[in-house]
Amino acid sequence: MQALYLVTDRALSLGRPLEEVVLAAVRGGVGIVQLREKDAPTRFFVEEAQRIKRLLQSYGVPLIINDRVDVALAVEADGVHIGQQDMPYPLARKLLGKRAIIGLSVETVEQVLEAEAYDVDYLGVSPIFPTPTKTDTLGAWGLAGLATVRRLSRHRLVAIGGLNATNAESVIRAGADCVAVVSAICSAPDVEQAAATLRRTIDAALAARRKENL
Ligand code: TZP
Ligand code: MG
Repeated sequence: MQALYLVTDRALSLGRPLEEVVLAAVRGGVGIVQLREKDAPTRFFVEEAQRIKRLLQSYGVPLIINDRVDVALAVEADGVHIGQQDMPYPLARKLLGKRAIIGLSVETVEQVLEAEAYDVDYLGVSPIFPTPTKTDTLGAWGLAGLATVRRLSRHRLVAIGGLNATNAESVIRAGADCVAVVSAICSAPDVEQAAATLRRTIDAALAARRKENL
């Protein structure tokens, strides 16, 4: 089970090539990577996805494509992450098939409840805290909101938004199964070290939670 999820952002990567950032992140302990390109032309997105897929394959790390089911199909990615304004979940599943990893962002309790009817692979609980990386959100769940989602949902929860090594433990305690970050890794001066610190923190918090629940 992956516990640390990298969502890419070229603009926040301090001018470094994305391949370099992704490689260092994986070496540090990232277990799943979402390629997120909000403005890139389709051809650029597809060619970048093919390069990142080759790189990730040698580490056995799944590649998830943000928003674009067509790009995920074209490059035979492991899955797609969709928001509430993207391809509806049932259609994404129909197009990608049973084996694809499909994650769905939820920003409201209604969306969490609606997703109970879907066999999504995870919910992206978005955002946990306000973040300058994504501002077109409805609000922020906070830790109490995340705990509510945990109570309401049967799905695996990926927490995202304003997360870093100082608050990762608290989101695991509130019920997240996985921590997703953009800037805490993409904008770190030492990407591998940042990923390793996050991974250690998350693994320790997950182990502590398992022990408490025994
Ligand atoms: N979805 C919800 S918040 C967010 C996305 C893509 C951005 C998270 O960025 P950061 O830098 O980890 O706060
Ligand atoms: Mg989206």
